[in-house]
Amino acid sequence: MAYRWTNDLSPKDVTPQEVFFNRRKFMAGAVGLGAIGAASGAAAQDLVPNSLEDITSYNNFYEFGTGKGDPAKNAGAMITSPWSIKVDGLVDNPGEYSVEDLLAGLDIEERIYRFRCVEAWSMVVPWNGVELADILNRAGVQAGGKYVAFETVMQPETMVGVRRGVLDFPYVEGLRMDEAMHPLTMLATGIYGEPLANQSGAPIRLVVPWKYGFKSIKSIVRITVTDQEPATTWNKINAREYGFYSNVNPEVDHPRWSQGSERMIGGGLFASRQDTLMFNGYDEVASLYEGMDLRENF
Ligand SMILES: Nc1nc2c(c(=O)[nH]1)N[C@H]1C(S)=C(S)[C@@H](COP(=O)(O)O)O[C@H]1N2
Ligand SMILES: [Mo]
Repeated sequence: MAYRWTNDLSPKDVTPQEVFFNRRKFMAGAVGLGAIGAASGAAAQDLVPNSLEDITSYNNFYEFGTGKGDPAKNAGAMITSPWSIKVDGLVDNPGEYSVEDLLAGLDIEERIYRFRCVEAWSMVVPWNGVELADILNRAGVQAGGKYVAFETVMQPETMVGVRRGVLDFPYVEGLRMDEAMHPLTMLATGIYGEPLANQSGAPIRLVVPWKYGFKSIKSIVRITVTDQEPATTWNKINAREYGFYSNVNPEVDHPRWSQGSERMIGGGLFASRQDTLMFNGYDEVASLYEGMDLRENF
């Protein structure tokens, strides 16, 4: 079937359409934000986003080095245009799509999400992007499609971490189909209404707010629908420490540190730790895991 993703607008042309907010997330956010969150009823203030400076200067993007400041220093060299994404596997409309074609006709929304790294730090990020489900529905997931695998670009010439082999690159990640289709799961193209900075995973990256940050794979060049649980980079390195699911869970500690609380980046005067919430506060995903032992399936 010749389904065409025609393009008449680029991510740069689109402005945030909607400030995403719901009461439950507000309550989740308010736990740590204390008086600030609890006192104000107004949507935009309930989850106070980190500054763009915080969000783009404290990063994990091992292709550009392992230090938190390395991506900001080194990722400028990454070539992000033109950019194409291969959509393949168990889909009706496989192909190599430019990022513009992939997004054509979709509204770019703004969603303010909490972001929790497995290393026990957190931020609040105002993402711009689309639901991954919209992209998967256009691709046409076939009946046997049970998982979605993602792959990051390989650019050894611009990526000092790849040249040094600090991880088994390309970076790969995966989701179960119901997780991938969940309305909270985004493909992000911007932050604060600006195109993603290279260190944030330009031009397009995954955002799965109820999972540890390493699931949110950056600078995606391939999306594959498969019938097998995909291999994931951190799981390959240490399966005991990094499970396939990696849902934020304060009850299941990392073997080397507690996951019960988290350090809020950029807290300034109010810099502090806050309690980590089950599913990072996104209780609406709990039903995806009903009947699963989350200690075993960590
Ligand atoms: N390709 C790639 N994606 C990646 C990573 C990486 O090293 N390479 N790091 C992950 C980790 S551990 C985290 S916490 C988040 C960090 O996203 P941020 O730097 O935008 O906060 O990106 C994730 N995505
Ligand atoms: Mo992370």
